[in-house]
Amino acid sequence: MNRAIFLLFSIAALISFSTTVSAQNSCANPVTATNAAADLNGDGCLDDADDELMQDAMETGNPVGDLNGSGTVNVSDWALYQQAKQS
Ligand SMILES: [Ca+2]
Repeated sequence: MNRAIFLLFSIAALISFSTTVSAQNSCANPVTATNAAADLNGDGCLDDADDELMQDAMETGNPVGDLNGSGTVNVSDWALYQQAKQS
């Protein structure tokens, strides 16, 4: 009985690991040391989700977009975001 449970956990761990690896491999624009500021959702990938978060922050003031730490989200943060994305 314990052996069956161990096998089930092992299979679940393998499936989880392979899912994680394939998710990392599917990132077309992975975060680097110079563009990390633009990874607003912290998933290790620069993509449309980050663009949407930044656009939302510009409209709502969501502090996730306050890249210069000024306490507000404005065109200066937008410029920093674009700069980080392209670096
Ligand atoms: Ca991201």
